[in-house]
Amino acid sequence: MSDKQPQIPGSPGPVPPPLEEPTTPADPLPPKPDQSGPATVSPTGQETGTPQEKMAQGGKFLTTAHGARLKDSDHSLRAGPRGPALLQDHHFREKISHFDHERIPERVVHARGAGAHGTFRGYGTASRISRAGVFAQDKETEVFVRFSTVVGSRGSSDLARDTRGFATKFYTDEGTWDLVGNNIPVFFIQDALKFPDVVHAVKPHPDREIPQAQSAHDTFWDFVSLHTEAQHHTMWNMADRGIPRSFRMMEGFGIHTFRLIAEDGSTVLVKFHWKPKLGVHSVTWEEAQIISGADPDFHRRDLADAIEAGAFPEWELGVQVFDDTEDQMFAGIDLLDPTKIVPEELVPVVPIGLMTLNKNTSNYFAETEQVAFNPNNLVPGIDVTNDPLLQGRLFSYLDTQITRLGGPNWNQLPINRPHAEVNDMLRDGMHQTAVHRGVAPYRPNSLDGGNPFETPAGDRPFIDHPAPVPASVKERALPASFDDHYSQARLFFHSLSEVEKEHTAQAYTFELGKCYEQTVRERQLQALANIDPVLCQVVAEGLGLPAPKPSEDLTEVAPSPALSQVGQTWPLDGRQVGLLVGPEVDAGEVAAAVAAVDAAGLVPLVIAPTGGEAATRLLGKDLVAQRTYLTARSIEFDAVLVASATPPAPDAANGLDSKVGVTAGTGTVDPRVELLLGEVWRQAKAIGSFGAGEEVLRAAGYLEGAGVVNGSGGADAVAQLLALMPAHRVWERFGTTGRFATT
Ligand code: HDE
Repeated sequence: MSDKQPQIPGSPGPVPPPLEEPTTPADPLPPKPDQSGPATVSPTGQETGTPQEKMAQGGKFLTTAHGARLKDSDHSLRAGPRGPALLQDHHFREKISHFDHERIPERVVHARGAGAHGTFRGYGTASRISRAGVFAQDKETEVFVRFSTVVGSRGSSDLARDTRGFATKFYTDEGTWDLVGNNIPVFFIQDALKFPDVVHAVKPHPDREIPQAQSAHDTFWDFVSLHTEAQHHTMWNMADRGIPRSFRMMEGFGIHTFRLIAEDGSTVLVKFHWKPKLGVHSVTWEEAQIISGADPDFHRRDLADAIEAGAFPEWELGVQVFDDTEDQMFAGIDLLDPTKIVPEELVPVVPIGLMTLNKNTSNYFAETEQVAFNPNNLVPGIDVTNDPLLQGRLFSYLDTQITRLGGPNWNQLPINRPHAEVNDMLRDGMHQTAVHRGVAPYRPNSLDGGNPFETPAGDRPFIDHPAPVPASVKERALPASFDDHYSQARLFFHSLSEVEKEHTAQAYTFELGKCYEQTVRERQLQALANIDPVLCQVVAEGLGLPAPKPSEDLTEVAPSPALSQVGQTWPLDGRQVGLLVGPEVDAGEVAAAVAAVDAAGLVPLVIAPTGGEAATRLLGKDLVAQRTYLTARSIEFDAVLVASATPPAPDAANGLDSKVGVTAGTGTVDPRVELLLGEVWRQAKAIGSFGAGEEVLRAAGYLEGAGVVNGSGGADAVAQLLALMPAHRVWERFGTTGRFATT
């Protein structure tokens, strides 16, 4: 690739591979500059000083697992070239047996994830309310983050309509702190005992194992329409939050209320929020569906590409702070109820630190798959509350890792190792990798000199906060304050813009339309009637069913503008701009457009009729075509610029497969270009042109539309596009029906 054109993320190795298979023995290649492995601490959290490469396999030659060099790994040992295989083939048995056991059980939930390394820097603003060192001013702490979908299996699509996990491991020098949150601030259930129920309901039907990674099926809607505390969370899923544009553009929430403890022992209650620097953005449902076929790794790729390109994603961690009162309520909202938010307009989110993700993993399995989060991982100054959902999680995560990671020593896997010294007296077990010394792993002892000792108060031990437990009776019950299941779903819906309300109504109609049982639909319509009668009416019409009347009084709610994604502008780091070129393109103007996109911190992707040498003949040696008419799809572009005429390429009429022949074409525009522009138009993304590109937009019928610009040249057209993009979409292009204009 030319060094004039910005490097495009996604190259698979640190150096371009030779055409011929290499034959001269050489050491393994280094990782790429954007990659890192876990810190090289010992299984007991002590600095080893080992260079990262010494954690990986080394040497020039292929060996057995015990290090004997091998001559041949292509042929099994057999009794002659045509004879049977021999049991004594140690290499065959070792290689195949290891392969047979390469998979570990996937996570029961959150199986599909993507991870990255980074740092957290405290602002010092939380030091007044928490003694945790991680919050101290300018204190830098290494972190590992794993984003995930909840429902699908490990190989499912990134763009399922679903909640996203947002789990952060802070390797603090006072022990590991795991903030295991989601991108939605409320949860389906109030009591952990219901977790298997909601998960069994949303997972594929157990008879046919259909559908994969979706909530659009009977069992999910059966459950949430019966167990109506799930309605608030469900509303967020049906809104655009359920289909994020990028992990980099998601908020994160701790959901539960936590307790922070200051140096002087005083306490406050807090809710944690991650605020993305790039704002909160979503794709459209059409995009989500195309992505699930065209690029199911969309979010994973986006995260890795952004980090590789140096567009490091950032989030501010913030807290809403509440007095630690006896009733643990705020303005009538029960802080222990995980189905409720406290609107930011009532209690602002105070920023307490900045997280930057700056390294990709060097091995998915060792890092993203083996990372094990655990809400029990708390550090001095951060404690839990009695939220009944959180209380159950404190059991579950420890329990699940034992099965998933094959025993009790999962903390010793490199990615899970604390960066603080460990001296825990836990011994033995499967996969013990620490080599313990001494004879007395018990307390009290004298044989090991009394070690390990309990930590005196002055040496910063973790002390479970002695929170009073109100006099009570032993019973299976939740507080009466947990009974309101609808008002906050209503608050959320009323906080959305008109376009977002339309999307939400469509999502409900789509999902319920995929249910077979009419009773399930009718029951969910009743829940919607109790949330918002107009929403209920619109969805009922879409389903062809009568809209029920509310069965409960509708409470007045004050909308929270912070919950809408529309109406602000945001930075564009790492956004992708497609530059469509045809055979008569002015390469100089394309180069100017590419340079302008790159200079603004976005990723330019040139889309030519074909790649390779033919593209070089069009574009000159300083530009390459990263996409072709055949490989490009609307979903990977945040904006598209047409740089020339795009007449049908020679392969435009080949076969009926893929996008060729989908549309008849106007005769002057390649049908794949026409399809691309049509999708980009419907997805309300900015479109631009210069030169003969204008004719392409005219022929396709978009020239006069909202969010379409025409420049005098490449740089000017890019400048105009960049002015449109910070709003994320050309919102006015989405048709609204007026039905939600006054709700
Ligand atoms: Fe989880 N959850 N969860 N969860 N959860 C798991 O732990 C569980 C809940 C969340 O990237 C499991 O290691 C119960 C709320 C994330 O590795 C399991 C309950 C929130 C991840 C488990 C909840 C979450 C998990 C599966 C009800 C947001 C992925 C594998 C009380 C605050 C972490 C694993 C990763 C994973 C149990 C509810 C977030 C089975 C019992 C609420 C982000 O232990």
